[in-house]
Parts: sequence; C-alpha cells; structure tokens
Amino acid sequence: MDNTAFIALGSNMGDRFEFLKKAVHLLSEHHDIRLVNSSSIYETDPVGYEDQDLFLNMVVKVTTNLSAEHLLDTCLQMELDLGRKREMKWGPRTIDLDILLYNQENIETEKLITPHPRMAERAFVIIPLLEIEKDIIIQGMEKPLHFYLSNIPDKEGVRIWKRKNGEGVFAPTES
Ligand code: GSY
Repeated sequence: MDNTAFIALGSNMGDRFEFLKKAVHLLSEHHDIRLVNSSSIYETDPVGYEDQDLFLNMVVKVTTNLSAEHLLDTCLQMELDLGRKREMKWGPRTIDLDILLYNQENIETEKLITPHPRMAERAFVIIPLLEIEKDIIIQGMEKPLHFYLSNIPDKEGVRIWKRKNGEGVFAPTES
C-alpha cells in the first residue's frame, strides 16, 4: 500500500460509538486499505453551529492503494452504507469521514482539498491527530503541527472519552 492518509471521523447522532466502530471496521476490512493506527475517542463540543449535541471524534491513519479520489469515494460510500443522516450542512450527522491528508500532497479538486482546509483550526481534529502522529508536519506550515497547539481555540472542548487500549476497551490497532 503506497499511500498514507489520515482520516477524521465524527458522529453526534444516534449511537455515536457504534457509528465510529463500524466506520473503523469498514476501513480495516477494505482490501485496498490498511488501518495503521487509530486515536482514542474524544467527546467534543460542537464547533461552528453550536446548538447541537456533543460529538465523538477520532482520527485514523491508513495506507492505501487507492488514489485520493477513490479513497474519497470509498469514504463517502461508507458513510452511505452506515446510513448517514445529515439534515443541515453544519448540523448533526450520524457519521462523517473526512480525508485530512493524503501523502504530502496539495490536492485541490472540486470534491477534495488536502490538507483539509479547516483542520488547523479544529482542536477536535488536531488533538487526536497529534496523539497518533506527534511530530507530523503539514505542508504549508512553517513548523510541526504541535507548535500550533497552544494557539488553537476550543481545546477544553475536546475531552478524552474512550482511551485507546484503556479499560473499556477500544483498541482496533496498536501504534
Ligand atoms: O466537519 C466535521 C463535522 N463537525 C464537527 C465535528 O466533527 N466535531 C465537532 N466538535 N464540531 C463539529 N462541527 C462540525 S460541522
């Protein structure tokens, strides 16, 4: 599997944990995707449209034979397979799979932009991403991502909910 991608997962409708688990399972089962690592699960205050339920968020690292475009189509299909519901653009959703990074590529198509344009402002993305890739460098940024953590708003809105490999246990992969 030649390409490395990071995918953010989020849910704030229905059985949030079940949606995340099923999405991780679908990724790990796909014959062109290998799940390399996954973060703990965080409960997070909604960002943007705030009058909605708390999210569960996490990030996974995968390697894949799929092109970025095909990986995107695969993620969108997984959302549909999981019965994705989303009534409004920034509103509640059963499951979201957002490609954050695809190799070190700057992709700009109608359907996909990498690095994800809003990832650097979102503590609910950065905190789980740094958990699994603490020295990650994002193209276009001068310093490794962790340098920016102190400037990111809403950090207190991101709380560990199920620790990877902790009691409970949510442990799809080891790092
Ligand atoms: O883009 C992801 C959907 N989303 C989220 C999310 O996943 N987590 C939190 N905490 N807030 C969000 N606002 C939106 S839109």
